[in-house]
Amino acid sequence: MDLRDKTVMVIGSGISGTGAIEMLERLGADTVLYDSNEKLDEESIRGRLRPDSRTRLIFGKIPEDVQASLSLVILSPGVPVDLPVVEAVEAANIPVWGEVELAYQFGKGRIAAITGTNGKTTTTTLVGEIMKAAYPEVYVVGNIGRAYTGAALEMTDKAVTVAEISSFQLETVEDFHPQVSAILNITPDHLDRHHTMQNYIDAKERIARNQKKADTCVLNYDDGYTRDFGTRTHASVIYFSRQHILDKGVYLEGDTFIYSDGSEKTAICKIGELKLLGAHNYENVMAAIGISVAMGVSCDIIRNTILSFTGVEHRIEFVEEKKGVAYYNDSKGTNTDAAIKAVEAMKRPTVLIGGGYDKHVEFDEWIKAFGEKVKWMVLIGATAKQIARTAEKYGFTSFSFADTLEEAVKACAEKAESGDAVLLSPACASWGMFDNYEQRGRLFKDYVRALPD
Ligand code: UMA
Repeated sequence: MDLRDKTVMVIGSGISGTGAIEMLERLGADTVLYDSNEKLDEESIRGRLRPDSRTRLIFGKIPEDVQASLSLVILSPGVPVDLPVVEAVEAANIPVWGEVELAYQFGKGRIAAITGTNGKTTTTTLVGEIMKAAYPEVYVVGNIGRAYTGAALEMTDKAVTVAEISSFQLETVEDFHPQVSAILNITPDHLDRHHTMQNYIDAKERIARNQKKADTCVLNYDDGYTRDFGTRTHASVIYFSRQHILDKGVYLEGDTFIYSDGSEKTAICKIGELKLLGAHNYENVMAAIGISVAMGVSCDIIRNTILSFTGVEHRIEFVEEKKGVAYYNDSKGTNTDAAIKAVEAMKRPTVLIGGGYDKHVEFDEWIKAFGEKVKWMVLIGATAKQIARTAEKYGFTSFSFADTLEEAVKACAEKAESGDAVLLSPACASWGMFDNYEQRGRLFKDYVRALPD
């Protein structure tokens, strides 16, 4: 599509929206940046655009003459597709793409795209490191925090893009066609946005919708949804499994990660050689092996990179020890499944900080996973009362409430004794109290460091 002199409206003025505007301006489009939040400060948004940007900023309501002039609308991932503004432009037959689709249309080279409820960021980061060790031109983009549109116009035909793609982003892809895709797992999340579990699953499966036999889809054999998808996708499948020995795929044999191409088996490395904490990371490592093999990387490079990989910020990240108490930042534990994995990874009696934005999900499985390990919980945010009620249902009454994260950290420091762990793993998104999980995690680390030694 030639976008020169076409009027394109981008909805949402965050990372994706400002990335899309910059790309569209470089393509010669006439751009409008719309945000439904009327309280936003124009100056701060301008500050995030190029100084010579001529984009028109609109907040609140879209004037009719603007809507009549549009050739294309680009959605940020946080903008629901059933928003009245979006439905109105669709009714007027104006094409609506997601920010990922826009980047894909103008990007070049090969793509490995990774989705799943949990493990996306760790797997994407690890695959990114492996690709950087093997190829000269690598871009790590998407839900991980860097707008795909910010990289697309830099790419040459030799580019390798490693993209973390959320269900929000997948709802609005059309032609997006990765050579290698991966769905790591699917458990309930974001049901406030997708309304039903089936819609959420359908969104995730869109990652492989344009793939053919020559492409590869890497799937978790131990997850019922993704195992089943392997029988329906048109792509060639590489399964990974912690629980089964596979004829072909990536699996654990004893404590060794094995890749089998169907005839030959290669031992990649052993569990004890990993620097990553937590058994859930075995799956991320196996997925990364499957994706990297499918991208043509040698097992030697894969092995060496895995062995030096230490993990990502905000994901069961060790912060500091204070008075014999180890503090861990798992701000990325934004759903119950991720939060369960963090509790399971703790080796000490744990004081937990939970609660946050309400995504209309249940907390039963998370509370059940506490066992003897969680000795106290401090609750914050919109879901605090709901979590407390669920905890009481299972006889867990060792909790208190805090109004702020800072107060919660202080309460934890009082409850924890030498030899314990304090874990921020809220099982909820950060919105409502924080801009994003990164801000929540960074503030947690600041408050921990400010505690007396
Ligand atoms: N907005 C509207 N109307 C709406 C909703 C939002 O105008 O109905 C505006 C907001 O006022 C705000 C802007 O849109 O100004 C924010 O856009 P956004 O929510 O899409 O956020 P971005 O800053 O563009 O960040 C997005 C992803 N955010 C979401 O999907 C919510 C980031 O993922 C991603 O890193 C970034 O694009 C780059 O690709 C974050 C995330 O929380 C990490 N993702 C969810 C998750 O991982 O669970 C899916």
